[in-house]
Amino acid sequence: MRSGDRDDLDLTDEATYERLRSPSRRALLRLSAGAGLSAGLGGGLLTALGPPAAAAAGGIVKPLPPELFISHGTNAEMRWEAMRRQGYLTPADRFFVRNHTATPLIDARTWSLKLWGTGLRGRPTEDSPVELTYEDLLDLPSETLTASIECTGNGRGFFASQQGQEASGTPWKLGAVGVARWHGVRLSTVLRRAGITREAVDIMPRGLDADYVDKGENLGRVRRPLPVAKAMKDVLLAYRMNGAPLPADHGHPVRLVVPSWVGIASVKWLGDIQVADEPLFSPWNTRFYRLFGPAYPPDGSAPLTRMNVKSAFELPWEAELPAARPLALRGRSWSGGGRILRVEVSADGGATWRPARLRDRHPDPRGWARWEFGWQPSRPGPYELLARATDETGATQPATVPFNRLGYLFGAVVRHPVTVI
Ligand SMILES: Nc1nc2c(c(=O)[nH]1)N[C@H]1C(S)=C(S)[C@@H](COP(=O)(O)O)O[C@H]1N2
Ligand SMILES: [Mo]
Repeated sequence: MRSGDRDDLDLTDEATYERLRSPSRRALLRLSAGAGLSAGLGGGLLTALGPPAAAAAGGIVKPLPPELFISHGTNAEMRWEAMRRQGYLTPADRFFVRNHTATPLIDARTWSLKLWGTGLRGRPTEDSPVELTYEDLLDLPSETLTASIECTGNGRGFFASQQGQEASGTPWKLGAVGVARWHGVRLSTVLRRAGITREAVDIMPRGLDADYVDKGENLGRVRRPLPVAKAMKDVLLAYRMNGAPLPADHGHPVRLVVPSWVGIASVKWLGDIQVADEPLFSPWNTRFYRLFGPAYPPDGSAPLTRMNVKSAFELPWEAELPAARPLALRGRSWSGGGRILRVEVSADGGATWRPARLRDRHPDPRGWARWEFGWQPSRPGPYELLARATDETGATQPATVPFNRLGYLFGAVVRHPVTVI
């Protein structure tokens, strides 16, 4: 595949993407995806359709012990102290879960991925798509990718608690993020084999979980357009997580992993992918996952793409810390913009800052950087601990962020309350 011209356009840049995807600029989007593609996925791929997925009773299948999770209805966030004695990766038993409805139980033996649309050679329709079974997928060249997945609303609760501005949605603290080793097949491999053409502009992956009903309105199954440039760049069709088959709650049998981008892009329980020669729309790139508020255009910002810079201490919220000895405060910082270069910590509410020591020499640009900060509190009492990271693009965490009504991308420095006893 020749990806050069596509990379020049950098549709992974939010502003460029929005500018180019407007219908008047469509010509620019006719990218060179068509050259030298193999003819379809070959024989033996047509399979019987599996039974409809059964929904798990409680919404989330895995145990949610209160020492690891804070429960938010159909969602559960990781408590940051649960990373304290962990290695680089977030184990699956404490990885946050964000479900629009409920975890479906899907049998990999009857599952298949269906690809269809005007951006594939022969323009296969939804009724007679190109199909790929789980076994077909396992037979394709595979690779491993370490990447974070983070909910776009991670940190949303701080709009209210730090800025006095109530946003609608799950009031996450900072635990709607995790880093895992994902293993699977590059989406580009599958799209090429399915016959993606140079006219393809957007793909629309869709989950097999139940229709999402928003205030009485049925919005259909979770689906969000993804520009072909990103789809062909570094997206994985993952079937393993941290060395084990993908757990039910995280998308079994197959999910997308879209590194550095808003979590909604990483569609779980992947059922089909529409490939189109024109821009696609769904509620997840029109009414959700854009910024609406006084600081933004009346119709909202462009659809959100990359995540921003954040930092968290591996401490309980309102932790009690012993005064007796020097403390080694630990935490992690991450950014959709790439590698974390620098982290500073303040233990006096932001008056003075000192650098934290990065524990990862070459932190993964799609994962996070672990850090440590030595602190000897001078007296017992309440403190606010602040951490502020800077990524390789120079983006750093501000003291406050402009409000948006859906509470996305809270990237300001979080004031973490602790008491020294
Ligand atoms: N099919 C489907 N995919 C989905 C979702 C969903 O509800 N259904 N939630 C999305 C959102 S908003 C996020 S943040 C991530 C969460 O992934 P996790 O539950 O594995 O942590 O999955 C995304 N993929
Ligand atoms: Mo999310």
